[in-house]
Amino acid sequence: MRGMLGRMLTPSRPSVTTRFAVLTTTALLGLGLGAVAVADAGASTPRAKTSVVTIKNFAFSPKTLNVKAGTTVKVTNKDGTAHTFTANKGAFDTGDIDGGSSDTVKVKKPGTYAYHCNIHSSMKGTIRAT
Ligand SMILES: [Cu+2]
Repeated sequence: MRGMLGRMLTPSRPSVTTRFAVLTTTALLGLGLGAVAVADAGASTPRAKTSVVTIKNFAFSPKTLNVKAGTTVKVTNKDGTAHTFTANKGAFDTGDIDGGSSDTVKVKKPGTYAYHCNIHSSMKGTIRAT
């Protein structure tokens, strides 16, 4: 009996119990990921990520935003006056975002997008999509 226990505790070869535990853990992990995928599919924008740009004191922040193509960018205007979030070459344009409001644009393709505010020409920023 003592010898058998000793062999079971020998770490050189994983016991059946250990292998079963690993299999079970893997299966549970798989189930967990499955559940996350299902939950994600139920959302309004599956797999899409959202990044944030904030407008404050007549400036965009961050000045340069790095995203993956397909990302939705939420622009929040924390000033008391309207601003726009307008790509220089027309890839996106929120139109006026009233003070205290937000709007979103989708960056569809990889590239570097310089943008500005149509109302205040000094307001500029860049989105880099990969
Ligand atoms: Cu502005």
